[in-house]
Amino acid sequence: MATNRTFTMIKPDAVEKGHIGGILGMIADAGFKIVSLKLTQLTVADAQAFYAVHSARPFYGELVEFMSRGPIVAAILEKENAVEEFRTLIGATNPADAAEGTIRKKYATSIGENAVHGSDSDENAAIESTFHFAVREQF
Ligand code: DAT
Ligand code: MG
Repeated sequence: MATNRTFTMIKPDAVEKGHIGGILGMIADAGFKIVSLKLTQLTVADAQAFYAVHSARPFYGELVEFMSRGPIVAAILEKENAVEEFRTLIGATNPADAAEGTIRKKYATSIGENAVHGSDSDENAAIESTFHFAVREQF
């Protein structure tokens, strides 16, 4: 996968509240091209595996329960310097610290239920994209 791609999820809280369109609109307005897109739901085992890096953290159980409780939107996005640009667009993990104009400032409700995921490195973007999309789905 090219290094100008990143992976995102619109998390269950934002899907439940009807924010798929609003968030995809912010992503498009920021100049990202959607190259893969699906509405899906993580099983508990999927969420445990996706967030395995956080398995020793005190919030892991809560995170897994939250991420598997309802549908999510998974997407691969393309833009120059995609990983860093997208982290800027989503804002800080805790919406209380998120800058004006960011997705989390607008749509997140708490540090745990923070509306969107964004990969933190090119390597993780590739791993996370492959977790959700077959090669033939990565356009
Ligand atoms: P990010 O999603 O900004 O990359 P992260 O990788 O540190 O943040 O954590 C992954 C997710 O875990 C995060 O989006 C929400 C949850 N999380 C992180 N820190 C938390 C905390 N202190 N309390 C509850 N949930 C937390
Ligand atoms: Mg992270």
